[in-house]
Amino acid sequence: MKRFLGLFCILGAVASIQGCKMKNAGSVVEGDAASKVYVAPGKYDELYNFVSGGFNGQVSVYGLPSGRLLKIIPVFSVNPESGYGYSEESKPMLTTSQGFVPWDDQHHLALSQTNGEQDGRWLFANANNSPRIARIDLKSFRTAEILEIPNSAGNHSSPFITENTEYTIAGTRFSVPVGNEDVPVSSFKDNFKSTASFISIDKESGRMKIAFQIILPGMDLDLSRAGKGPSHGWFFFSTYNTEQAHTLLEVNASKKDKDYIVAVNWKKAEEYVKAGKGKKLKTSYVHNVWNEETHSAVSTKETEVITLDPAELKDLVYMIPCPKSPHGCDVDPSGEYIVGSGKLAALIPVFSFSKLQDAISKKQFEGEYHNIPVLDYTKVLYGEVQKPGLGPLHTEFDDKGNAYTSFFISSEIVKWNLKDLKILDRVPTFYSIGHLMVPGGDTRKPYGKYVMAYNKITKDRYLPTGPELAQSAQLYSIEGDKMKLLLDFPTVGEPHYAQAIPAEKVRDKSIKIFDIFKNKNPYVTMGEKNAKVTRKGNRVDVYMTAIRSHLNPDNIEGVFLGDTVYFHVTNLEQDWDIPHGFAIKHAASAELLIMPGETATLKYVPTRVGIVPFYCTDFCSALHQEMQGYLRVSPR
Ligand code: CUK
Ligand code: CUA
Repeated sequence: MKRFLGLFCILGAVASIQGCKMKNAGSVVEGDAASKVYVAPGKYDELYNFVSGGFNGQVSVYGLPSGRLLKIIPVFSVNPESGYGYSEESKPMLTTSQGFVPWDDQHHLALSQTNGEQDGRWLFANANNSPRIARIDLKSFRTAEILEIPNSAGNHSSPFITENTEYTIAGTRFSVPVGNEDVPVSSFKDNFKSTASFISIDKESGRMKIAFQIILPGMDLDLSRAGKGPSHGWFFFSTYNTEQAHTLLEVNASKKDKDYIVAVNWKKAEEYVKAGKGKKLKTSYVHNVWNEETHSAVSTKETEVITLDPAELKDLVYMIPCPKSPHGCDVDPSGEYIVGSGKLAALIPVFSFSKLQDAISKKQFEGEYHNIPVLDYTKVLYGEVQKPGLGPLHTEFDDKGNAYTSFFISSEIVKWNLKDLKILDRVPTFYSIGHLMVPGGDTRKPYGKYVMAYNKITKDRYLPTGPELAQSAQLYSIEGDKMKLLLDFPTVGEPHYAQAIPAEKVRDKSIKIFDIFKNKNPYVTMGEKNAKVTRKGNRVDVYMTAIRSHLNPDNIEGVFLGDTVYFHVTNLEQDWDIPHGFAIKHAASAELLIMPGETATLKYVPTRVGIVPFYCTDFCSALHQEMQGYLRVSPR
């Protein structure tokens, strides 16, 4: 039976692709689409679109509606282009408790909010592989902080946030033992746990801190959303594998008719922590913070977290039954409706927060899951969207009371109404959509106007590029009753979730230069007259300046095989968009790309005797080619 189901899914996916191709041959784009996405040369886009990079580990920034790629922000992966993870200053950003980790898998993004509205201050990003959360500062479009999450694995259910950015969240997708790790895999049921980590965010600085971890039974927390408005104070997590399978999950984690949405009362958790009901657990994780004054990152080791046990502490966690291996778990703008999307379900359940409150007060439970009360499905259900499509994944909302759900298998977006749960419209996506996104569609105030599809498969959409093709994003208008495809464009990496924000909320705060007089990097060179070379044992420090169009010093001698050379390059420019680069022949590192007013350091270990050229890599002036020099390496 299960095998049959798997086959059905595959057939369904193939059929949908074929079906969509046929639709593709027709006129899915109507006449005025081009004018709706045309942004004239020299004009700005209406929205910033931040798109997760999936297995490239970065975040890309597009303008909407044009789909123009504006920037790639290095977050969890080294980026040779900017020296991220290569410069001495940035290396600590990618440090974990287990050493330097140069890559990750980045799935979800969350913009900071004030009163449930996007405020344009920060963007949070999760790392799925080595559990971490990053905070990107939208003044500089740089990663400002990375916090490692201990007692977790597969940090997928992350980094969704509460409506005043009180907390960002991390939820375990691959349950793991907490504490003693050396146990048989077959002891999953006894030893494996999932954790929901609540990470508090400082109102002023944005600094993250693990406030507490709720230790849940072993199951796979997949996605999550904070409550808002009336449900502010709650967090909802979808789970699959409440079967607690540890092998062949495809079959063994799809057995039960229903898994759960885990409803966590985090206000209650705060009370328990305040009352000293939390337990201190020894662990180890690191916290990496970029310092804007020294232009360098500092990595700090942490050794303890506060944990809460919901089997002991009552009124903290409740399970809502949800058919069938739910993936998305989304809360509507009013905060009343919680939408679960069972990947293998033929309907979409919509739960009511007020009914949930009621059912809890009346103790309408249908059982327990590892000592956590399971609510009666029928008592918390608002209603079900019937026959919506195949393989529902995620839901976003507009400003008019409508919901939009993505369907992977039937490859479409389905629009339905929250009040009567009636289907209003459906459009094909090309092909097999994962996440979708309405600008502000996860907040209390959706911007509406567009829905974006982020697709897993492109097949015949673009020119062939060998066996692997780009993934794609598609822009649909939702201004009228019917959704209209306006544009599609390839993405960098595999997009999962994305965020979009009206440009004016970010644009005018953007930093143009770093003030060189505020540069507190210990290796800054203030003015060319201070350029110098110093030696301490085998360590050589080059205090170098870069300004159009020379590097100073540009002839360096007195370096010997066996030395380690640190090039500290200060960009003396105070002009917008004039970085200088720095590269040296055969360096085992990448280049540096130094912003105006900034200092960055490249470590270089000579491998042979001889003359080694170095140069500026960024075409910065008419005499950029002249921006070069020589290092002489002599035998010791
Ligand atoms: S997941 Cu990618 S399509 Cu990692 Cu949010 Cu649903
Ligand atoms: Cu500086 Cu090219």
